[in-house]
Amino acid sequence: MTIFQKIIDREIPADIVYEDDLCLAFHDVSPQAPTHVLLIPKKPVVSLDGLSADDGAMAGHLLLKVPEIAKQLGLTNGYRTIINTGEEGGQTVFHLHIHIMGGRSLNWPPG
Ligand code: DGP
Repeated sequence: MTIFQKIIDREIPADIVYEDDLCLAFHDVSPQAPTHVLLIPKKPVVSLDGLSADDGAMAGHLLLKVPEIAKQLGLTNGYRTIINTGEEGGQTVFHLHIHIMGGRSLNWPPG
């Protein structure tokens, strides 16, 4: 079981900013920008590589929630979304998550 499943199950605390039947968003414990939130599906999908054709509605729901949550967080000047996939992609928690980061100018390209 991943740490994010424990957050979904309320076994460990998190600073939750949004929740519905399909997803949960909470502040990253190690923020890399003034605002850094993680949006996750409640379904325990490992990564983008773990999505199946049946997950289309859920994946679309997550994407559509990003601008809503960004607006709620006050990210009116833009923000960055990142999905790290697998070891070389920098993924450390193997439950699909979208990083939503903002509140400062972000560099490109990332390292
Ligand atoms: P990634 O490297 O893309 O797998 O990102 C995992 C993120 O999860 C990383 O930015 C730190 C965050 N994180 C890890 N453990 C916890 C936790 O227990 N609580 C919260 N809120 N965030 C966590």
